[in-house]
Amino acid sequence: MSFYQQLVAAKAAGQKQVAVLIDPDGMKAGHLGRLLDLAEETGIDAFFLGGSLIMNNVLDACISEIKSRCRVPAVLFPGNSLQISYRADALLLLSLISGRNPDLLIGKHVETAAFLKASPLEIVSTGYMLIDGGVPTSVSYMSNTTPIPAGKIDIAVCTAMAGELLGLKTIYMDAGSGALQPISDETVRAVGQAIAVPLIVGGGIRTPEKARANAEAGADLQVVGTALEKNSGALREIVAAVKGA
Ligand code: 1GP
Repeated sequence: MSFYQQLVAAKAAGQKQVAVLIDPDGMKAGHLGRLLDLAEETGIDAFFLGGSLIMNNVLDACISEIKSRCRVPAVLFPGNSLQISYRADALLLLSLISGRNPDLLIGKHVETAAFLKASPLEIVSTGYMLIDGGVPTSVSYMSNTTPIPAGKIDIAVCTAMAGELLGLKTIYMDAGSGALQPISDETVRAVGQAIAVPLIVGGGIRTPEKARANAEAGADLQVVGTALEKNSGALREIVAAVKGA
C-alpha cells in the first residue's frame, strides 16, 4: 500500500497516525539509531525527512539506514529542491498556500516537475499551511512568508478549503519546528471538519495530552520532531496517546 493509500485508509477507519520528523543535517550521533529502534517498538506510521538547510550530503545515507533497519515509510518533506532522493518512498510536493511567495506556490514545482515525473517516488500534492506558533520559525524566515495568525481560524479554514478545491491531496498545518505554541485544538477541529482530505498537523507537539487532543479534534497524522531530540523515549507516550484517542 502506498503512503497516501495508507493515510486515506487509516482516516477512513478512524485510526490516527504519527510521523517522526528527521532533519538529516541536524541529527546528532546515535539519535537516528534510537529513533529507528523506537519506530519499530512503538509502531509509528512514517518518517518525514527534511530541514531548512543543507549542510552535509547525508540524506541518502539517512534513508538507507532507515530502510535497512525498519519498514516504516521514508517520506521526503523537503525544505528545498536539493532535499530529494530516489531512495525515499514518497515526497510531499508542498505548495505553501498560507503564503504569497509564487516560487513556493508553483515556481519550484515547475523547476522540478520533469525530474519528479521520471522518478520512482510517490508524489503527494500537499497544501502546506503555516500557523503562527508564537515564535519566528526557520520555515517562515526561509520561505519569506507570514504565517496565518493563530486566532484567525476562519482564514485557516478557508485556506485549507481552497487547497482541497484546487485538488491537493492532503493539508499539512504546521506551527513550525520548535513552535512555542502548537496549533490550537479549535483550529485543528475547525479545519478537520471543513475538508475531506487527510489532515496532517505538526509543530510544537511535546506532550501526550496535546497529541491526544489533536487526534480527537481531527488530526489524521501528527508530526513530532523537537520533543524527541532530548528525550526520544517520549515517543512511546505520544504514540500511545494518539493511537488510544
Ligand atoms: C515541523 O511539524 C514539524 O515541520 C515538527 O515540529 O519539531 O516542533 O515537533 P516540532
